[in-house]
Amino acid sequence: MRRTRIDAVRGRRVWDSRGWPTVEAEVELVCGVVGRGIAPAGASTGSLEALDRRDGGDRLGGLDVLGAVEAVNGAIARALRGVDASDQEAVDRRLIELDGSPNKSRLGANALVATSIAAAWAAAAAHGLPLWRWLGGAEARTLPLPEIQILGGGRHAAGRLDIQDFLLVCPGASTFAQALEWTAAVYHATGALLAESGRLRGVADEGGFWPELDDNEQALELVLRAIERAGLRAPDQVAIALDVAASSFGRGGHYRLAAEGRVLDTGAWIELLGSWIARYPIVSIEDPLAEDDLAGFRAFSERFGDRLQIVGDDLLVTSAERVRRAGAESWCTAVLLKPNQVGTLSETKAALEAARGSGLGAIVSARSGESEDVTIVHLAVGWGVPQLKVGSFARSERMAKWNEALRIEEALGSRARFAGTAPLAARR
Ligand code: 2PG
Ligand code: MG
Repeated sequence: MRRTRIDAVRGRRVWDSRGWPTVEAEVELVCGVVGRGIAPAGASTGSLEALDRRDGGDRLGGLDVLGAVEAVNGAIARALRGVDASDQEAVDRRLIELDGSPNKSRLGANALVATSIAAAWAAAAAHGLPLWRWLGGAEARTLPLPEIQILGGGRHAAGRLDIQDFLLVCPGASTFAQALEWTAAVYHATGALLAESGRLRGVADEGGFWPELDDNEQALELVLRAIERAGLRAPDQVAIALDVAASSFGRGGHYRLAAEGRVLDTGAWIELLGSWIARYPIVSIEDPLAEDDLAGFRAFSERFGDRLQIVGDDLLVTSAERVRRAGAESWCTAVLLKPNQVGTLSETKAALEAARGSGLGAIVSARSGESEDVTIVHLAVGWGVPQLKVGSFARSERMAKWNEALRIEEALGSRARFAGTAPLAARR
């Protein structure tokens, strides 16, 4: 359609939730509408992720993105002029060809993902639809089960706890709004317990409390006590999910638990995780092993795959090809989908389709470095992905996304469905 052809693409430098530079792109169509996208940024990244383009040098820790912004304003703007934004695959194909590198390092995954997202918003606006509706049509009506961080550790909190995320899920809630209300109660109860015991040190990168505890298990104990104090029942109403992010402290079959002052081999590490699974209401574990420990992933999945969801993040890096391997070789039972890990929305969708084809579950996820951009919420609802991970229940870059989901739930009215237990029950 002529009116949805791209007329101009603009890039600019904006700032993310950690105060580092990032790329914003705007795509303007012939009809005059404009879409916008902001690239997020990870801290605990998989080694096979698409690479952001950063300027290097001394200024701003080498993290400036002026080169990536220039790529948007120059090569990308020239290449996309005249492409129909309604055809997301055509837009993304053009971006991928233009970059030409295997890991998007030439133009930068940050330049590509911001542009890909901006094109999607522009197309939706040109059709007079919210993005979730443009992506999913009338079928799109399921609000995902949110995974919400209560405590932050790992690379998001200077390694104070080895485990990166202690998260809450609310499979017993009947609506998305209720899940948020329950999470708020547990989040604040956790803060109160930490303050009372003098162990509160602030909040980590994604807004979860940053506690000073002696070991990882104390953190599990704390979340359990907070659930009780909030007057909720585990595991039928609420339960615990972990993102171990084990690549941050494991390599070559050795897991160095700094918080506990010991090193465990893969077997002993799996035993320790198993003892937590046996004693705490844990329903999902992400990256329990390091990305180089495929044998460990297989052993873990074989042992626990029918009892809980096992999620690949650093392991799968939103790559359709790796997701297919994960299905064929039983590495895990679900994939985390992060658009900037792969570079474009079409490739993210391909990873989702690979998961569906391989019988794996899926979770759309934010990064630890975020912004006011709420695209991932629209992807989850539009693509019918039944789980969403955004970080904690504080800081506006997180709340912007939870609040956007509430607006979508309201817009759907009586047609809205809540994913509830479904994404987890399939594997019990
Ligand atoms: C993760 C994410 C979000 P990062 O590991 O899942 O929690 O962290 O963006 O730093 O990779
Ligand atoms: Mg992760």
